Amino acid sequence: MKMDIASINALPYEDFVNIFGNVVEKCPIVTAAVWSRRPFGNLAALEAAINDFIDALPESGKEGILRCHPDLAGRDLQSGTLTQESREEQAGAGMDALNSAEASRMARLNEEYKERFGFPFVICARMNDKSNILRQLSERCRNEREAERARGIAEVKKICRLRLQGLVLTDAPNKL
Ligand code: 2AL
Repeated sequence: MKMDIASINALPYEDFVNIFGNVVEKCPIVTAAVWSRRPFGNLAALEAAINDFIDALPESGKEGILRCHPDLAGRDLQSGTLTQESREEQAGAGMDALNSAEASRMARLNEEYKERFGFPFVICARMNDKSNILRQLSERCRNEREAERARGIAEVKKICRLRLQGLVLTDAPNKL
């Protein structure tokens, strides 16, 4: 059930982290840190506080956030150990229904990317489809490390925005 911003602002940190702890994949420390910035005027303010925290991290911290993300169509998907959010996002982009040629291409490119950069390829799956994801993965393998770190973090923020939108009521309540 989505919550309104006043109810969110009233949450003790334990509940806040339980509810919002995975808006950045497997990085509840981001949510736990941002609790101190209450009260939030609206969803955009909550999102901005999260983005500010991420932007203030050293480059090693940003890479750490990327490394918390599961590969697309990777080991966690195969073994059923994805987070619920990630599972839904990956299924929506068809990552759980690749044919064998696509699956081996995806696995090869994911490994190539990780070998080159030391962190995984991250893209907002809900804003892309299967062919788009494969194309971008192969294109982004050719980028420089710094550009990819920034691009990956930009994708993390898009994923975060969509996850937040699934948890926070954005419309004003209908009062007559
Ligand atoms: C993911 C994920 O789990 N959800 C999403 O949108 N992208 N992972 C990834 N490596 O890009």
